[in-house]
Amino acid sequence: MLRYLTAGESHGKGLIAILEGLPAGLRIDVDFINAELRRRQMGFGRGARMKIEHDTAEIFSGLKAQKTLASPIAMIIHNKDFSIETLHPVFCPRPGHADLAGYLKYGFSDIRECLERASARSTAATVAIGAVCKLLLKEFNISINSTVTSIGGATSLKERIEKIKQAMQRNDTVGGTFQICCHNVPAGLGSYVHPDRRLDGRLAGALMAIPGIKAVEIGLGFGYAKRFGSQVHDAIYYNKKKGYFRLTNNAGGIEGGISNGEDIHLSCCMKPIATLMNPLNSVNVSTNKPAKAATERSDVCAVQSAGVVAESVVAFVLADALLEKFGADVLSDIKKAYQFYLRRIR
Ligand code: EPS
Repeated sequence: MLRYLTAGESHGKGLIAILEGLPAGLRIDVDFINAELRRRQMGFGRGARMKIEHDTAEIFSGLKAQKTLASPIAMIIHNKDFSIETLHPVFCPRPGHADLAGYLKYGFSDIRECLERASARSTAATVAIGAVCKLLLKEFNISINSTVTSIGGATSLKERIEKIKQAMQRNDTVGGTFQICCHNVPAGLGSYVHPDRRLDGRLAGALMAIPGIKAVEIGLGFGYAKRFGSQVHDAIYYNKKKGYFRLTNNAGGIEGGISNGEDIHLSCCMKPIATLMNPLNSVNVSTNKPAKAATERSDVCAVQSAGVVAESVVAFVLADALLEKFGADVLSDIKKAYQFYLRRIR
C-alpha cells in the first residue's frame, strides 16, 4: 500500500511530505520534482506569494545514491514567507473558504488558526509527492498531463486570458475547468470487487479533495445522461499488434472500476478563489455584527496550478494501483511482473 502525509501551514516554517510504500531501486531526480513544483507556481492570475516563494524540495530521507531504499521518503519545502506568529488575526470569514466552518469546528478564537492549514499552499507538498509517483510511472512509460479547458466559461486561450484580466479589473476572482489525460495505463488497475478498490472512485475522491474542486467527471461524465446506450458505449476490437482496443473512449479508460487499457480522461471544475478584494457580506465572529469578509493576499485565478495538483494526485492513485497489482518491493521485480502480464493480456 502506497500512502502519504503532508504537514505545514501557509505561513509556517514550511511544508513536509512523506511518501511510504515505494519499491527499492527507483532513481529519484530532484530536478524533476523541483520542475513540477515550479509548474504549480505558474499561470496567469497567480498572486504575489508566487513571486516570494521559489519552491524546492529538500529530500530528507529514503534515498542512498539517489535511489529509493523502500523506506519512507521525506521531503521538506521551506517557506520564505514564514510569518505565522506575527500575522494579524482574522474575524470576518470569507464566504466560500473554510473560514467559518473551520472556526466553528475547532473552537478557535481567530480564523487565522484554521485558514493557515486550509490554504492551498499545502498543495506544494502534494505536488512533491506526485512528482515522485510520476517518476515511478515513467519507468512503465505511463504519463499524465493536464490542460485548462475553460476560464469563467470562456474556452479559447485569448478569451480565457481576457476573463482573468476582467476579474483583475473588477477586483474579482474566476474559476474554470481542466482535463487530465493519463497515457499508457495498462488494463487491469483497480477492481470491481469492492467499492473502495474501484479506480474511478479512488481517482474521483482524490480529485474532489483538492482545494477548490467542485466537480469531477470521468470520460463523457454528465454527457452519458443525454444519450442512448448504443450511442455511448465503446465498441471492442482486437488485432495482434494492439491487442484489445476501442475506436471511441467515452468511458474515459475505466470500466467496472478497472482501467481498460485506453487513455484515462478526467475533467474537473474549480470554483473561483474565495478571497475577494471586493468582499461579500459576512459576520464578525467576535461581535456577531454584520461586516465585510476579510481580505488577504491571494490569487485571481489558479486553475492552471490546480491542473498540476490534479496530475499529482492522479499519479499517486495510479502508482498505488500499479504497485498493488505488480508487487511493491523491488523495481526490477515489478518490471518483470509487468512485462509478463502485458504478454498475457495480448
Ligand atoms: C498559495 C499560497 C497562498 C495563496 C493561495 C495559494 O499564499 P498567501 O495566502 O500567502 O498569498 O496565494 O491560497 C489560496 C488561494 C487560498 O485560498 O488559500 C499557494 O502556494 O498555492
